[in-house]
Amino acid sequence: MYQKAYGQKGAARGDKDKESAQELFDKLKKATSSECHSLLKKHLTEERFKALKDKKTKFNGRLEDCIRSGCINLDSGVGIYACDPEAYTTFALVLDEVIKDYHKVDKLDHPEPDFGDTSKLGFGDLDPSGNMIVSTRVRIGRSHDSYGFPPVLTKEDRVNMEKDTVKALNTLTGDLKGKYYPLEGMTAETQKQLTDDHFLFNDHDRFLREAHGYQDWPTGRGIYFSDDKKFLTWVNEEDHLRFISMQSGGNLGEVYTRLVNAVNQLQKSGLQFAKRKGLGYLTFCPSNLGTTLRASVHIKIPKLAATPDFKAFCDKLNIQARGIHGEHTESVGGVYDISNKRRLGLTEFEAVQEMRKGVEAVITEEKKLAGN
Ligand code: ADP
Ligand code: CIR
Repeated sequence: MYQKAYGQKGAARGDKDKESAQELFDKLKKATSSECHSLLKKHLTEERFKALKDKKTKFNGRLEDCIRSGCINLDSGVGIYACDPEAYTTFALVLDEVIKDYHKVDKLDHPEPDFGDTSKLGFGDLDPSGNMIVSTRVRIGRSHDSYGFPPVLTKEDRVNMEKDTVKALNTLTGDLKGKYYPLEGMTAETQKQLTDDHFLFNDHDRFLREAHGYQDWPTGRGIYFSDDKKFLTWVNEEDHLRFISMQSGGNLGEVYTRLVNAVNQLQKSGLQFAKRKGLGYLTFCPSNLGTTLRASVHIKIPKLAATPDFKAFCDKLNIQARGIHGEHTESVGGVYDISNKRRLGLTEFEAVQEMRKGVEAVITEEKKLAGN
């Protein structure tokens, strides 16, 4: 059975993290609004800080575990993580405001999951010419419902979660059947190749590092590949689980359908995922809550990306542009990662439709600028 992780060893804080909530908050307060634009800075008022600074979750998670990354990395966009699933209740005073602001909703009334009917999607290849979209990827995150998130996890927790996950993944059949590769023991060369090919994660994100995302690295982490490498699972990266469907080209219909099939099969595997009424599926970062779904294309848009209004163009369509090696990376050769920005307050099907419409608008605009 799934082990209850809370109340065992308390938060897995390292010695170097002696900074109290007060010291961290002082750093945030000192930062001017021109040097720090995070949602944490905007919503963690003095009054809210005072109300929350001494609270503790049943996993022994504290406010400092949630805000450390955003107070040290003042260039954060969000700046706050949930130390465990209960943080969404214990620290709701600040987290609810951050969630509403990020996902652009007035109320936290996320709908029940709805992936739509994949036999009647109404979309397929977004770039039949094959000239613009390099690859397409859809991912969702899931958390085991009886464990905390990275700041409160122990090495043993991660190893136990890994065992439960691999057992479930080994029940997958058909195109989804594959093999799990633990990071421990994987050569540096293989890791680099898999990362360069956009399959594997690494421990290079300073935001996640300060949030304690890399404690006991690489223990308990790994990657599952289907035999054709189109369905993957990341184990204990930022979230306990990330289910990913990806392939070359622009066929969003195929990529999405594969992910939905995987979700349907995994629902029968016995894993229980953390979910809360009004918030949907719970994740470490509040930006991923709800559907947890990020549908993206790597797309060549040198003309549009060079315009001064590129960000505003994306914002208007609720899409986000990232570099091609993941969040906080740069574009290479005019290729950008374009994805839906909102994950909460809409269904999975609506989130993927928001991305599709955004990508279609991006293609139209790029063609217009190129004079085609
Ligand atoms: P996420 O939060 O969705 O996991 P990241 O921005 O951290 O996203 O990206 C994770 C990895 O997935 C990176 O290696 C990135 O290059 C890769 N990736 C994202 N979208 C695509 C895509 N459409 N095609 C190929 N690789 C992708
Ligand atoms: C930030 O605030 O910029 C980082 N903590 C990342 C936020 C969103 N991305 C994520 O969770 N991967």
